[in-house]
Amino acid sequence: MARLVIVSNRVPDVADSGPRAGGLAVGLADALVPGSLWFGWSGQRVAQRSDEIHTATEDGITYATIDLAEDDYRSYYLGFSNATLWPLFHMMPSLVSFDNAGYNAYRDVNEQFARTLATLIAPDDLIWIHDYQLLGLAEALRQLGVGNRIGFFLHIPFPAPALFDLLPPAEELLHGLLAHDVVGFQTEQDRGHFLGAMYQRGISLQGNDAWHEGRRLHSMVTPIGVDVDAFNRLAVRAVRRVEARRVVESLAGRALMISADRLDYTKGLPARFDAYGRFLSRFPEQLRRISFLQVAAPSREEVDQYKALRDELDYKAGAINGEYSDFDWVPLRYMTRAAGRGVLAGMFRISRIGLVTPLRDGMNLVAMEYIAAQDPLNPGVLILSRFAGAATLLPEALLVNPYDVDQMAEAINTAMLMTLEERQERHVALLERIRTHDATAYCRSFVAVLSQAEG
Ligand code: ADQ
Repeated sequence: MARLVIVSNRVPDVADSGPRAGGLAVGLADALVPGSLWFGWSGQRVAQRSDEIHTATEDGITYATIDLAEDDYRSYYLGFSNATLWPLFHMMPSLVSFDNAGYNAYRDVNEQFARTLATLIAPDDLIWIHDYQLLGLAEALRQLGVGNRIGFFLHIPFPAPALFDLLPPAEELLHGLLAHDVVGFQTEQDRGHFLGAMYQRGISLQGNDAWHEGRRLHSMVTPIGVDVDAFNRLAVRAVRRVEARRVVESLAGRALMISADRLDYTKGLPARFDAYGRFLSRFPEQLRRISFLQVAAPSREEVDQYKALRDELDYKAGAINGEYSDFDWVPLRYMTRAAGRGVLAGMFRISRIGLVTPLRDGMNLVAMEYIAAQDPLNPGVLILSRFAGAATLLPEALLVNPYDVDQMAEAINTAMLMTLEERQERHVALLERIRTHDATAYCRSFVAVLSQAEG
Protein backbone atom coordinates (compact mmCIF):
# COMPACT_ATOMS: atom_id res chain seq x y z
CA MET A 1 0.00 0.00 0.00
CA ALA A 2 1.21 3.49 -0.84
CA ARG A 3 2.36 5.67 2.03
CA LEU A 4 -0.04 8.46 3.00
CA VAL A 5 1.36 11.96 3.39
CA ILE A 6 -0.98 14.40 5.11
CA VAL A 7 -0.26 18.10 4.70
CA SER A 8 -2.02 20.78 6.70
CA ASN A 9 -1.19 24.28 7.86
CA ARG A 10 -0.74 23.13 11.46
CA VAL A 11 0.64 19.82 12.62
CA PRO A 12 -0.30 18.63 16.12
CA ASP A 13 2.46 19.16 18.66
CA VAL A 14 3.85 15.73 19.49
CA ALA A 15 5.59 17.08 22.61
CA ASP A 16 2.20 18.12 23.95
CA SER A 17 1.03 14.97 25.69
CA GLY A 18 -2.58 16.21 26.03
CA PRO A 19 -5.38 14.74 23.96
CA ARG A 20 -5.35 15.70 20.27
CA ALA A 21 -8.06 18.37 20.38
CA GLY A 22 -9.54 19.86 17.25
CA GLY A 23 -11.28 18.52 14.22
CA LEU A 24 -8.47 17.50 11.92
CA ALA A 25 -6.41 15.23 14.19
CA VAL A 26 -9.55 13.45 15.30
CA GLY A 27 -11.04 13.20 11.82
CA LEU A 28 -7.83 11.79 10.37
CA ALA A 29 -7.10 9.26 13.10
CA ASP A 30 -8.17 6.38 10.87
CA ALA A 31 -5.92 7.41 8.00
CA LEU A 32 -2.86 7.91 10.19
CA VAL A 33 -1.54 4.36 10.23
CA PRO A 34 2.06 3.64 11.26
CA GLY A 35 4.39 4.68 8.45
CA SER A 36 2.36 7.77 7.52
CA LEU A 37 3.87 11.23 7.37
CA TRP A 38 2.18 14.45 8.51
CA PHE A 39 3.78 17.65 7.25
CA GLY A 40 3.09 21.32 8.06
CA TRP A 41 3.81 24.27 10.29
CA SER A 42 5.20 23.61 13.77
CA GLY A 43 3.29 26.50 15.34
CA GLN A 44 6.66 28.22 16.05
CA ARG A 45 7.53 31.66 14.67
CA VAL A 46 11.10 32.66 13.82
CA ALA A 47 12.68 35.94 12.71
CA GLN A 48 13.78 34.78 9.23
CA ARG A 49 12.25 32.35 6.76
CA SER A 50 14.00 28.99 7.17
CA ASP A 51 13.60 25.66 5.33
CA GLU A 52 14.89 23.62 8.24
CA ILE A 53 12.67 20.57 8.83
CA HIS A 54 12.07 19.21 12.33
CA THR A 55 10.92 15.62 12.65
CA ALA A 56 9.39 13.63 15.49
CA THR A 57 7.84 10.19 15.55
CA GLU A 58 4.95 8.98 17.64
CA ASP A 59 3.10 5.66 17.30
CA GLY A 60 4.95 5.02 14.04
CA ILE A 61 3.75 8.29 12.48
CA THR A 62 6.35 10.83 11.45
CA TYR A 63 5.54 14.47 12.06
CA ALA A 64 7.71 16.78 9.94
CA THR A 65 7.41 20.51 10.48
CA ILE A 66 8.86 23.84 9.46
CA ASP A 67 8.70 27.13 11.37
CA LEU A 68 7.07 30.23 9.92
CA ALA A 69 8.85 33.55 9.61
CA GLU A 70 7.21 36.24 11.77
CA ASP A 71 6.33 38.30 8.66
CA ASP A 72 4.79 35.26 6.97
CA TYR A 73 2.76 34.53 10.07
CA ARG A 74 1.26 38.02 9.80
CA SER A 75 0.77 38.12 6.01
CA TYR A 76 0.14 34.50 5.03
CA TYR A 77 -1.63 33.23 8.14
CA LEU A 78 -3.37 36.17 9.82
CA GLY A 79 -3.57 38.06 6.52
CA PHE A 80 -4.51 36.29 3.32
CA SER A 81 -5.63 33.00 4.95
CA ASN A 82 -7.66 34.39 7.81
CA ALA A 83 -8.60 37.95 6.88
CA THR A 84 -9.25 37.29 3.15
CA LEU A 85 -10.05 33.65 2.39
CA TRP A 86 -11.77 32.77 5.69
CA PRO A 87 -14.50 35.47 5.58
CA LEU A 88 -14.88 35.23 1.80
CA PHE A 89 -15.30 31.45 1.76
CA HIS A 90 -17.86 31.80 4.58
CA MET A 91 -19.69 34.22 2.28
CA MET A 92 -19.18 37.30 4.45
CA PRO A 93 -17.68 39.69 1.89
CA SER A 94 -18.07 42.77 4.07
CA LEU A 95 -15.47 41.32 6.47
CA VAL A 96 -12.91 40.61 3.77
CA SER A 97 -9.74 42.62 3.63
CA PHE A 98 -7.26 42.09 0.83
CA ASP A 99 -3.81 43.35 0.02
CA ASN A 100 -1.26 42.14 -2.48
CA ALA A 101 1.47 41.75 0.12
CA GLY A 102 -0.69 39.19 1.93
CA TYR A 103 -1.31 37.25 -1.25
CA ASN A 104 2.37 37.30 -2.20
CA ALA A 105 3.31 35.92 1.21
CA TYR A 106 0.62 33.25 0.78
CA ARG A 107 2.18 32.17 -2.50
CA ASP A 108 5.66 32.26 -0.98
CA VAL A 109 4.67 30.08 1.96
CA ASN A 110 2.89 27.62 -0.33
CA GLU A 111 6.12 27.44 -2.34
CA GLN A 112 8.16 27.01 0.83
CA PHE A 113 5.89 24.12 1.86
CA ALA A 114 6.38 22.58 -1.61
CA ARG A 115 10.17 22.98 -1.55
CA THR A 116 10.57 21.39 1.87
CA LEU A 117 7.95 18.69 1.38
CA ALA A 118 9.47 17.66 -1.97
CA THR A 119 12.61 16.53 -0.12
CA LEU A 120 10.56 14.09 1.99
CA ILE A 121 8.40 12.27 -0.52
CA ALA A 122 8.86 9.08 -2.49
CA PRO A 123 7.34 8.55 -5.96
CA ASP A 124 4.47 6.31 -4.80
CA ASP A 125 3.31 8.43 -1.86
CA LEU A 126 -0.27 9.61 -1.82
CA ILE A 127 -0.30 13.29 -0.89
CA TRP A 128 -3.42 14.57 0.85
CA ILE A 129 -3.47 18.36 1.35
CA HIS A 130 -5.90 20.00 3.77
CA ASP A 131 -7.69 23.29 3.69
CA TYR A 132 -7.75 26.85 2.51
CA GLN A 133 -4.28 27.87 3.67
CA LEU A 134 -2.72 25.60 1.05
CA LEU A 135 -4.69 26.21 -2.14
CA GLY A 136 -1.47 26.79 -4.11
CA LEU A 137 0.63 23.92 -2.77
CA ALA A 138 -0.17 21.29 -5.41
CA GLU A 139 0.67 23.66 -8.24
CA ALA A 140 3.98 24.54 -6.56
CA LEU A 141 4.74 20.82 -6.15
CA ARG A 142 3.99 20.17 -9.83
CA GLN A 143 6.35 23.00 -10.78
CA LEU A 144 9.07 21.13 -8.88
CA GLY A 145 8.34 18.05 -10.95
CA VAL A 146 6.34 16.12 -8.36
CA GLY A 147 4.22 13.63 -10.29
CA ASN A 148 2.56 11.92 -7.31
CA ARG A 149 -1.17 11.58 -6.87
CA ILE A 150 -2.27 14.67 -4.99
CA GLY A 151 -5.65 15.18 -3.29
CA PHE A 152 -7.11 18.21 -1.56
CA PHE A 153 -9.91 18.51 0.97
CA LEU A 154 -11.60 21.82 1.76
CA HIS A 155 -12.87 21.88 5.35
CA ILE A 156 -14.70 25.18 5.00
CA PRO A 157 -17.47 26.07 2.51
CA PHE A 158 -16.67 26.91 -1.10
CA PRO A 159 -18.40 30.24 -1.79
CA ALA A 160 -20.97 30.91 -4.50
CA PRO A 161 -19.14 31.67 -7.77
CA ALA A 162 -20.14 35.36 -7.78
CA LEU A 163 -18.50 35.77 -4.37
CA PHE A 164 -15.42 33.73 -5.25
CA ASP A 165 -15.02 36.07 -8.19
CA LEU A 166 -14.53 39.03 -5.84
CA LEU A 167 -11.07 37.71 -4.98
CA PRO A 168 -8.44 39.54 -7.02
CA PRO A 169 -6.43 36.31 -7.54
CA ALA A 170 -9.58 34.19 -8.15
CA GLU A 171 -8.40 32.94 -11.52
CA GLU A 172 -4.96 32.01 -10.26
CA LEU A 173 -6.28 30.13 -7.25
CA LEU A 174 -8.74 28.17 -9.34
CA HIS A 175 -6.04 27.20 -11.80
CA GLY A 176 -3.88 26.13 -8.88
CA LEU A 177 -6.57 23.69 -7.81
CA LEU A 178 -6.40 22.03 -11.24
CA ALA A 179 -2.98 20.66 -10.26
CA HIS A 180 -4.70 18.06 -8.01
CA ASP A 181 -6.06 14.69 -9.04
CA VAL A 182 -8.95 14.79 -6.57
CA VAL A 183 -10.62 17.62 -4.63
CA GLY A 184 -13.07 16.82 -1.84
CA PHE A 185 -15.81 18.96 -0.30
CA GLN A 186 -18.06 18.71 2.75
CA THR A 187 -21.37 19.13 0.89
CA GLU A 188 -22.94 19.01 -2.56
CA GLN A 189 -23.46 22.75 -2.36
CA ASP A 190 -19.72 23.34 -1.94
CA ARG A 191 -18.88 21.10 -4.87
CA GLY A 192 -21.59 22.79 -6.96
CA HIS A 193 -20.11 26.21 -6.18
CA PHE A 194 -16.65 25.00 -7.09
CA LEU A 195 -17.75 23.49 -10.40
CA GLY A 196 -19.76 26.65 -11.10
CA ALA A 197 -16.65 28.77 -10.59
CA MET A 198 -14.70 26.48 -12.94
CA TYR A 199 -17.47 26.68 -15.54
CA GLN A 200 -17.51 30.49 -15.39
CA ARG A 201 -13.80 30.51 -16.14
CA GLY A 202 -14.31 28.38 -19.22
CA ILE A 203 -12.81 25.17 -17.78
CA SER A 204 -14.45 22.19 -19.47
CA LEU A 205 -16.53 19.98 -17.22
CA GLN A 206 -17.71 16.42 -17.60
CA GLY A 207 -20.04 15.41 -14.77
CA ASN A 208 -18.03 15.96 -11.61
CA ASP A 209 -14.70 16.15 -13.41
CA ALA A 210 -12.89 19.21 -14.70
CA TRP A 211 -10.48 18.85 -17.64
CA HIS A 212 -7.58 21.13 -18.28
CA GLU A 213 -4.60 20.64 -20.61
CA GLY A 214 -5.24 16.90 -20.83
CA ARG A 215 -5.40 16.47 -17.03
CA ARG A 216 -8.47 15.30 -15.18
CA LEU A 217 -9.48 16.73 -11.82
CA HIS A 218 -12.10 14.64 -10.05
CA SER A 219 -14.33 16.33 -7.46
CA MET A 220 -16.07 14.42 -4.68
CA VAL A 221 -18.23 15.04 -1.63
CA THR A 222 -17.02 13.32 1.52
CA PRO A 223 -18.21 14.92 4.75
CA ILE A 224 -15.91 14.73 7.76
CA GLY A 225 -17.22 12.93 10.83
CA VAL A 226 -16.34 11.91 14.38
CA ASP A 227 -15.35 8.70 16.13
CA VAL A 228 -18.77 8.10 17.66
CA ASP A 229 -17.89 5.37 20.16
CA ALA A 230 -14.71 7.05 21.37
CA PHE A 231 -16.55 10.31 22.03
CA ASN A 232 -19.39 8.47 23.73
CA ARG A 233 -16.96 6.67 26.04
CA LEU A 234 -15.34 9.99 26.88
CA ALA A 235 -18.76 11.42 27.79
CA VAL A 236 -19.81 8.43 29.90
CA ARG A 237 -16.54 8.60 31.84
CA ALA A 238 -16.73 12.37 32.23
CA VAL A 239 -20.16 12.46 33.87
CA ARG A 240 -18.84 10.32 36.71
CA ARG A 241 -16.13 12.85 37.44
CA VAL A 242 -16.39 15.45 40.13
CA GLU A 243 -16.46 18.41 37.71
CA ALA A 244 -19.65 17.16 36.08
CA ARG A 245 -21.24 16.43 39.44
CA ARG A 246 -20.47 19.97 40.56
CA VAL A 247 -22.19 21.36 37.48
CA VAL A 248 -25.25 19.15 37.98
CA GLU A 249 -25.43 20.34 41.60
CA SER A 250 -25.12 23.97 40.57
CA LEU A 251 -28.03 23.57 38.16
CA ALA A 252 -30.41 22.70 41.02
CA GLY A 253 -32.71 20.79 38.69
CA ARG A 254 -32.65 23.36 35.87
CA ALA A 255 -32.12 22.29 32.27
CA LEU A 256 -28.64 22.98 30.89
CA MET A 257 -28.33 24.38 27.37
CA ILE A 258 -24.78 24.26 25.97
CA SER A 259 -22.84 25.81 23.09
CA ALA A 260 -19.13 25.29 22.40
CA ASP A 261 -17.27 27.05 19.62
CA ARG A 262 -14.09 28.76 18.69
CA LEU A 263 -14.67 32.46 19.27
CA ASP A 264 -15.22 33.21 15.59
CA TYR A 265 -17.68 35.53 13.83
CA THR A 266 -18.81 32.66 11.57
CA LYS A 267 -20.17 30.78 14.58
CA GLY A 268 -23.06 33.19 15.11
CA LEU A 269 -22.64 33.93 18.82
CA PRO A 270 -24.10 37.47 18.91
CA ALA A 271 -27.38 36.39 17.26
CA ARG A 272 -27.40 33.31 19.51
CA PHE A 273 -27.16 35.50 22.62
CA ASP A 274 -29.95 37.69 21.21
CA ALA A 275 -32.05 34.57 20.65
CA TYR A 276 -31.55 33.48 24.24
CA GLY A 277 -32.53 36.96 25.47
CA ARG A 278 -35.60 36.81 23.21
CA PHE A 279 -36.48 33.37 24.55
CA LEU A 280 -36.33 34.66 28.14
CA SER A 281 -38.52 37.64 27.32
CA ARG A 282 -41.07 35.78 25.17
CA PHE A 283 -41.42 32.72 27.35
CA PRO A 284 -41.34 34.06 30.92
CA GLU A 285 -42.69 30.76 32.24
CA GLN A 286 -39.24 29.33 31.42
CA LEU A 287 -37.36 31.83 33.59
CA ARG A 288 -35.27 30.02 36.24
CA ARG A 289 -35.85 26.68 34.47
CA ILE A 290 -32.82 26.92 32.20
CA SER A 291 -29.15 27.74 32.42
CA PHE A 292 -27.19 28.47 29.24
CA LEU A 293 -23.47 27.63 29.19
CA GLN A 294 -21.45 29.10 26.31
CA VAL A 295 -17.86 27.81 26.13
CA ALA A 296 -15.96 29.93 23.61
CA ALA A 297 -12.31 29.15 22.91
CA PRO A 298 -10.33 32.29 21.94
CA SER A 299 -9.05 32.16 18.40
CA ARG A 300 -6.98 34.39 16.04
CA GLU A 301 -7.03 37.18 18.57
CA GLU A 302 -4.64 39.30 16.56
CA VAL A 303 -7.20 39.76 13.76
CA ASP A 304 -9.24 42.95 14.36
CA GLN A 305 -12.67 41.45 13.73
CA TYR A 306 -12.07 38.89 16.45
CA LYS A 307 -11.36 41.59 19.03
CA ALA A 308 -14.54 43.43 18.06
CA LEU A 309 -16.53 40.21 18.40
CA ARG A 310 -15.24 39.68 21.91
CA ASP A 311 -16.28 43.15 22.99
CA GLU A 312 -19.73 42.71 21.48
CA LEU A 313 -20.25 39.42 23.31
CA ASP A 314 -19.05 40.82 26.64
CA TYR A 315 -21.66 43.52 26.28
CA LYS A 316 -24.49 41.18 25.29
CA ALA A 317 -23.70 38.65 28.03
CA GLY A 318 -23.66 41.43 30.62
CA ALA A 319 -26.99 42.77 29.36
CA ILE A 320 -28.71 39.36 29.59
CA ASN A 321 -27.41 38.61 33.05
CA GLY A 322 -28.10 42.15 34.23
CA GLU A 323 -31.68 41.96 33.12
CA TYR A 324 -32.66 38.42 34.10
CA SER A 325 -30.36 37.21 36.92
CA ASP A 326 -31.86 36.54 40.30
CA PHE A 327 -30.15 36.19 43.67
CA ASP A 328 -29.84 32.46 43.12
CA TRP A 329 -29.96 32.16 39.30
CA VAL A 330 -27.55 33.27 36.58
CA PRO A 331 -29.18 32.66 33.18
CA LEU A 332 -25.97 32.74 31.12
CA ARG A 333 -22.56 31.32 31.98
CA TYR A 334 -20.12 32.62 29.42
CA MET A 335 -16.54 31.28 29.43
CA THR A 336 -13.91 32.53 27.00
CA ARG A 337 -11.49 29.66 27.25
CA ALA A 338 -11.09 26.22 25.72
CA ALA A 339 -12.40 23.29 27.71
CA GLY A 340 -10.72 19.87 27.70
CA ARG A 341 -12.35 17.36 25.35
CA GLY A 342 -13.42 15.17 28.25
CA VAL A 343 -14.99 18.04 30.16
CA LEU A 344 -16.84 19.17 27.04
CA ALA A 345 -18.09 15.63 26.36
CA GLY A 346 -19.44 15.41 29.92
CA MET A 347 -21.19 18.78 29.63
CA PHE A 348 -22.79 17.68 26.35
CA ARG A 349 -24.12 14.54 28.01
CA ILE A 350 -25.69 16.25 31.00
CA SER A 351 -27.26 19.02 28.95
CA ARG A 352 -30.85 19.10 27.78
CA ILE A 353 -30.16 21.22 24.68
CA GLY A 354 -27.16 21.60 22.36
CA LEU A 355 -27.35 24.95 20.55
CA VAL A 356 -25.17 25.03 17.41
CA THR A 357 -25.99 28.06 15.27
CA PRO A 358 -23.12 29.08 12.97
CA LEU A 359 -23.96 31.65 10.28
CA ARG A 360 -21.99 29.43 7.92
CA ASP A 361 -19.85 26.36 8.62
CA GLY A 362 -18.09 23.77 6.48
CA MET A 363 -19.40 20.90 8.59
CA ASN A 364 -19.38 21.56 12.38
CA LEU A 365 -18.10 18.70 14.46
CA VAL A 366 -19.60 20.03 17.70
CA ALA A 367 -23.06 19.08 16.39
CA MET A 368 -21.90 15.50 15.79
CA GLU A 369 -20.04 15.28 19.09
CA TYR A 370 -23.16 16.50 20.88
CA ILE A 371 -25.16 13.59 19.43
CA ALA A 372 -22.40 11.08 20.15
CA ALA A 373 -22.26 12.16 23.81
CA GLN A 374 -25.96 11.63 24.61
CA ASP A 375 -27.51 9.06 26.88
CA PRO A 376 -29.95 7.20 24.58
CA LEU A 377 -32.39 6.77 27.47
CA ASN A 378 -32.55 10.50 28.14
CA PRO A 379 -31.07 12.32 25.13
CA GLY A 380 -30.80 16.07 24.73
CA VAL A 381 -32.13 18.02 21.76
CA LEU A 382 -29.83 19.39 19.06
CA ILE A 383 -30.75 22.80 17.62
CA LEU A 384 -28.70 23.27 14.47
CA SER A 385 -28.15 26.01 11.92
CA ARG A 386 -29.36 25.25 8.40
CA PHE A 387 -26.13 26.82 7.15
CA ALA A 388 -23.78 24.31 8.76
CA GLY A 389 -22.70 21.52 6.43
CA ALA A 390 -23.83 19.16 9.19
CA ALA A 391 -27.47 20.19 8.57
CA THR A 392 -27.40 18.32 5.26
CA LEU A 393 -26.70 15.11 7.19
CA LEU A 394 -28.80 15.70 10.30
CA PRO A 395 -32.40 16.52 9.32
CA GLU A 396 -33.80 15.21 12.64
CA ALA A 397 -32.18 18.09 14.53
CA LEU A 398 -34.32 21.21 15.08
CA LEU A 399 -33.03 23.17 12.09
CA VAL A 400 -33.03 26.96 12.37
CA ASN A 401 -32.00 30.01 10.42
CA PRO A 402 -29.19 31.50 12.55
CA TYR A 403 -30.13 35.03 11.43
CA ASP A 404 -33.73 34.58 12.65
CA VAL A 405 -33.66 35.44 16.35
CA ASP A 406 -37.36 34.70 16.89
CA GLN A 407 -37.16 31.32 15.22
CA MET A 408 -34.18 30.35 17.39
CA ALA A 409 -36.03 31.54 20.54
CA GLU A 410 -39.00 29.37 19.56
CA ALA A 411 -36.73 26.39 18.89
CA ILE A 412 -35.27 26.69 22.41
CA ASN A 413 -38.81 26.67 23.79
CA THR A 414 -39.74 23.65 21.62
CA ALA A 415 -36.65 21.81 22.88
CA MET A 416 -37.52 22.64 26.48
CA LEU A 417 -41.04 21.23 26.02
CA MET A 418 -40.14 18.19 23.89
CA THR A 419 -41.38 14.86 25.25
CA LEU A 420 -38.94 12.12 26.15
CA GLU A 421 -40.43 9.95 23.41
CA GLU A 422 -39.78 12.52 20.68
CA ARG A 423 -36.28 13.20 21.98
CA GLN A 424 -35.51 9.48 21.83
CA GLU A 425 -36.92 9.09 18.32
CA ARG A 426 -34.87 11.97 17.00
CA HIS A 427 -31.76 10.75 18.77
CA VAL A 428 -31.97 7.21 17.35
CA ALA A 429 -32.15 8.65 13.83
CA LEU A 430 -29.33 11.15 14.40
CA LEU A 431 -27.05 8.56 15.96
CA GLU A 432 -27.51 6.33 12.95
CA ARG A 433 -26.57 9.21 10.67
CA ILE A 434 -23.34 10.11 12.48
CA ARG A 435 -22.37 6.44 12.47
CA THR A 436 -22.83 6.28 8.69
CA HIS A 437 -20.82 9.47 8.22
CA ASP A 438 -18.10 8.93 10.79
CA ALA A 439 -14.39 9.74 10.72
CA THR A 440 -13.48 6.34 9.32
CA ALA A 441 -15.91 6.66 6.41
CA TYR A 442 -14.51 10.12 5.67
CA CYS A 443 -10.87 8.99 5.48
CA ARG A 444 -11.49 5.73 3.70
CA SER A 445 -13.67 7.17 0.96
CA PHE A 446 -11.21 9.96 0.20
CA VAL A 447 -8.13 7.75 0.25
CA ALA A 448 -9.86 5.07 -1.87
CA VAL A 449 -10.69 7.59 -4.59
CA LEU A 450 -7.24 9.19 -4.46
CA SER A 451 -5.53 5.78 -4.70
CA GLN A 452 -7.44 5.06 -7.88
CA ALA A 453 -6.57 8.38 -9.52
CA GLU A 454 -4.48 8.03 -12.65
CA GLY A 455 -1.70 10.27 -11.29
P1 ADQ B 1 -13.75 24.52 13.25
O1 ADQ B 1 -14.24 25.81 12.68
O2 ADQ B 1 -12.67 24.63 14.25
O3 ADQ B 1 -13.30 23.50 12.11
P2 ADQ B 1 -15.66 22.44 14.37
O4 ADQ B 1 -16.01 21.54 13.26
O5 ADQ B 1 -16.84 22.71 15.23
O6 ADQ B 1 -15.10 23.87 13.94
O7 ADQ B 1 -14.50 21.71 15.18
C1 ADQ B 1 -14.00 22.22 16.34
C2 ADQ B 1 -13.38 21.17 17.24
O8 ADQ B 1 -12.89 21.91 18.36
C3 ADQ B 1 -14.38 20.15 17.77
O9 ADQ B 1 -13.76 18.92 17.96
C4 ADQ B 1 -14.81 20.76 19.12
O10 ADQ B 1 -15.14 19.83 20.13
C5 ADQ B 1 -13.60 21.56 19.54
N1 ADQ B 1 -14.04 22.77 20.25
C6 ADQ B 1 -14.91 23.71 19.81
N2 ADQ B 1 -15.08 24.65 20.76
C7 ADQ B 1 -14.35 24.30 21.81
C8 ADQ B 1 -14.11 24.88 23.09
N3 ADQ B 1 -14.70 26.00 23.45
N4 ADQ B 1 -13.27 24.23 23.91
C9 ADQ B 1 -12.69 23.08 23.53
N5 ADQ B 1 -12.85 22.49 22.34
C10 ADQ B 1 -13.67 23.10 21.48
C11 ADQ B 1 -13.20 23.53 10.67
C12 ADQ B 1 -14.46 23.96 9.91
C13 ADQ B 1 -15.63 23.09 10.31
C14 ADQ B 1 -15.30 21.61 10.06
C15 ADQ B 1 -13.95 21.27 10.69
C16 ADQ B 1 -13.51 19.87 10.31
O11 ADQ B 1 -14.75 25.33 10.15
O12 ADQ B 1 -16.81 23.44 9.60
O13 ADQ B 1 -16.31 20.81 10.62
O14 ADQ B 1 -12.93 22.16 10.29
O15 ADQ B 1 -13.59 19.68 8.93
